[in-house]
Amino acid sequence: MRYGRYVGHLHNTAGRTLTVSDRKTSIMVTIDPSTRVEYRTCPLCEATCGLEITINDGAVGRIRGDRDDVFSHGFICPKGSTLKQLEADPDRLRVPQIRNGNEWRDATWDEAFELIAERMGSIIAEHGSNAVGVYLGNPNVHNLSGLLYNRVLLRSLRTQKIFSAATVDQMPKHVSSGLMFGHPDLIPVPDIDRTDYLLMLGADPYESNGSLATAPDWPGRLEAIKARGGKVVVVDPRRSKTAANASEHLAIRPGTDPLFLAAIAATLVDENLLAAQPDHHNRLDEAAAALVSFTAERVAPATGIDAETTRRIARELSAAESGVVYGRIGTHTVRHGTVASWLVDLINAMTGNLDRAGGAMFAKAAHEQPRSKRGFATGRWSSRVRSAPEVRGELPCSVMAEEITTPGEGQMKAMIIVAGNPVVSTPNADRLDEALDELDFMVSVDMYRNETSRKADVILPATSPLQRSHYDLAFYGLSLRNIANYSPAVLPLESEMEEWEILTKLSAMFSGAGPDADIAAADDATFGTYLQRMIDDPRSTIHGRDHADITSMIGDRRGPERYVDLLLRTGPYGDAFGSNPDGLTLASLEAEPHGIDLGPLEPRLPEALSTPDGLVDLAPQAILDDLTRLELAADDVPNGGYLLVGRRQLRSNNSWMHNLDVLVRGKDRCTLLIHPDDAVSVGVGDGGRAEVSSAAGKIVVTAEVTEDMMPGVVSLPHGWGHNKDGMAIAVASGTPGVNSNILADESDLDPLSGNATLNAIPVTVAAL
Ligand SMILES: Nc1nc2c(c(=O)[nH]1)N[C@H]1C(S)=C(S)[C@@H](COP(=O)(O)OP(=O)(O)OC[C@H]3O[C@@H](n4cnc5c(=O)[nH]c(N)nc54)[C@H](O)[C@@H]3O)O[C@H]1N2
Ligand SMILES: Nc1nc2c(c(=O)[nH]1)N[C@H]1C(S)=C(S)[C@@H](COP(=O)(O)OP(=O)(O)OC[C@H]3O[C@@H](n4cnc5c(=O)[nH]c(N)nc54)[C@H](O)[C@@H]3O)O[C@H]1N2
Ligand code: SF4
Ligand SMILES: [Mo]
Repeated sequence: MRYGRYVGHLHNTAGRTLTVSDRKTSIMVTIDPSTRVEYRTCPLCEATCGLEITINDGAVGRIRGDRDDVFSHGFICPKGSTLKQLEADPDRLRVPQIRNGNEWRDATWDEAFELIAERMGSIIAEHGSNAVGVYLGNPNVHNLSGLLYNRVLLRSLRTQKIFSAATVDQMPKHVSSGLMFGHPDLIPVPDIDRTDYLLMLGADPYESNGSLATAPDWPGRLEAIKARGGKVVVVDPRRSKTAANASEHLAIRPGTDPLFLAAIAATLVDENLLAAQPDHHNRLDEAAAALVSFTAERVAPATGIDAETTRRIARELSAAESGVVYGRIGTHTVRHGTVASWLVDLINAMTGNLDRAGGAMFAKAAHEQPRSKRGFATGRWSSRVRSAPEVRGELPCSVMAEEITTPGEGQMKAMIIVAGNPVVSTPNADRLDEALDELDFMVSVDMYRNETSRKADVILPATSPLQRSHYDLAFYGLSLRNIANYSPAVLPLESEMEEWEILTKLSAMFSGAGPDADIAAADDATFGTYLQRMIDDPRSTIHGRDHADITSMIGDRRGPERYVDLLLRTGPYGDAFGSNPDGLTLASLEAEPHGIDLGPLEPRLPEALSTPDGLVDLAPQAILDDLTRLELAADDVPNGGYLLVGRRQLRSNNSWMHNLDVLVRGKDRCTLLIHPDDAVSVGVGDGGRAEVSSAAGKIVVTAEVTEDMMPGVVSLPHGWGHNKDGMAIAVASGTPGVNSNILADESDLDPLSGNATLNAIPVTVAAL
């Protein structure tokens, strides 16, 4: 018997004596009362790995992969175990901070809320609600509080100045999905566990562990495709680790993926390779007609991929038993991101791979709720200064700085930033950094005083991940298997406050309740309204049920747990509060600390569609209209300049985990990758200093000369540049790197989604 294997089952047994046996032996063990083992889904990236956390005397002992986790089976990356160091980081904020000039002091929660109530109250009274901007950063989507309570905060503020990391990330995918499938969250994922052929563009899951396609151990899953005789083709201007491990790597000129994809679609049409289409696929002919001019021969000079290769890939995709195209950051954070996103799903449809095993499929999350069939529209309002349209209720974060600095009606005077570091993560970072100084008041809800929160007047500390419960409301809807896993909080709160309580308090204050607002009462009221809306909804499994009855069945749960229980029980596998007695509840997940596997993805169309006509629109008009811009790009061939792209690194997590020594020690990783021929023409050697300039700004960085780069392309990771005054992140400041977003031009957007252009940025490179 291996003790290590069995410790996994000794859950909540501290202090008790147990008999543990296998077929041969039986032993008595007394569990050390000061030691316990907890299971927790890692909230750091989208892969949702299970962690096994040993707690000794109330402190984190060891963190390793949970071998019994139904999805990750023990896999973790080097970041998973660093929740231990994050917990212990002395720079992690534990009490509210108030700034007076350049001085910061600890404050009580009451003081902090009183100051916010007073200052925000007068700003809203004087300038109206649109004078308040909100930026929601990435960790919100890994946090039940953010996922369930930011909407409560936003509703109380009634501002149109809402921004998030989505417009430096995946917004193009939301738009193409909204236009094609009727709902921006109805995003198909590549069924890599069953596919025979994966064409992957602009993603590097060996470093990122996958995105908009949730699964632990992407590297293992990619290797399994090859092991079963399938093929993995990676399209990337850099020979990334993912590309190096693929069956084939195609180096593409940055920003030209939509041309390459259009040429694949055109080849499928031209060579009569279209698969038979189901009845619910609409307007394939219109899509085909709009793309025929983008022949492989025509786009080759722009993409750098020769026509014969493009045609061969189209043929291979169409011939594969099952095949799937998947595009991520490198296809989204570019000028034609929405067109590229649409082409990915269009090609999946053209080859008969949309909504079938081994193709692109839709997850069915345990908490999923019926979606409206109203369809999708953007532009319900626009930004004030440059009239950028609203998309999915928000404005592009590229307009934040100008909305602060341009005077006039509706000028932003205050900001609330929750779990975001836009001074590092968004375009023209230096301009935003300066613009934030012009605000009358700023609040950050954050774990650190870093590049962005140092500009706040008040920082409200978030809990550490281990101090809160977890269920992946965002990522089970994008999962490669249907999984449900709930983890209770591992460690108690000390001086922190639950983040959902912070957000509820702010919301109650902005609704006029004052700094003494009763959080529990406000939460009861919001939940009651939410539940009643469900009861009133004819599509809900609890339509017409008794409000008090449901409330009493939920019992004592409060905060996020109350919502999670409601969502699970009314979801597709739920107990529907008694109508389906064997169905899921939060209690049934609590009884399964390693999670529940609800099976592989299954076809869901047309039932899951949210379009008013119940059909997939393969040729949305807004996208066809945007092809005129792509026409221009087709004729834009290399002119001798350089294009800058980004990259992720296994031991980084966007901008905020560089304060953990275990993740940053070793050689400088914030380097400019450059091809040897380019290094010669620039006159910079390996380890030499290079100056990189763009329309937005200029940086100096160490060059790393490598054959991995496509000539004419240079690569810099994002999330660095921890060299600002007034921060309290000592470790990160010791290995600062440079901020690549100083070079990103905030005027360069994908017009359909408002997404920033963070890849394929024209730059000049010179030796220093
Ligand atoms: N050039 C370039 N820029 C990029 C990208 C790129 O590829 N290239 N990628 C973009 C992408 S995909 C993303 S998602 C964005 C990320 O952009 P942001 O979300 O703005 O930045 P993060 O680095 O994730 O910073 C998260 C902040 O939240 C804090 N934090 C962490 N956990 C919590 C928590 O639980 N609660 C609270 N309240 N705070 C917390 C951290 O201390 C940090 O300040 O960056 C984008 N920027
Ligand atoms: N270790 C780690 N993991 C993370 C994160 C992290 O910061 N660190 N961030 C998380 C977040 S928020 C996200 S959104 C995901 C993103 O996950 P991924 O989408 O996998 O993102 P990247 O690893 O940045 O890979 C993008 C790739 O696109 C390539 N590329 C750049 N421009 C182009 C182009 O024009 N065309 C093509 N075809 N390729 C291009 C780059 O060279 C790079 O290899 O990762 C998540 N996981
Ligand atoms: S891959 Fe992502 S979810 Fe898994 S351990 Fe690493 S950071 Fe956590
Ligand atoms: Mo992201």
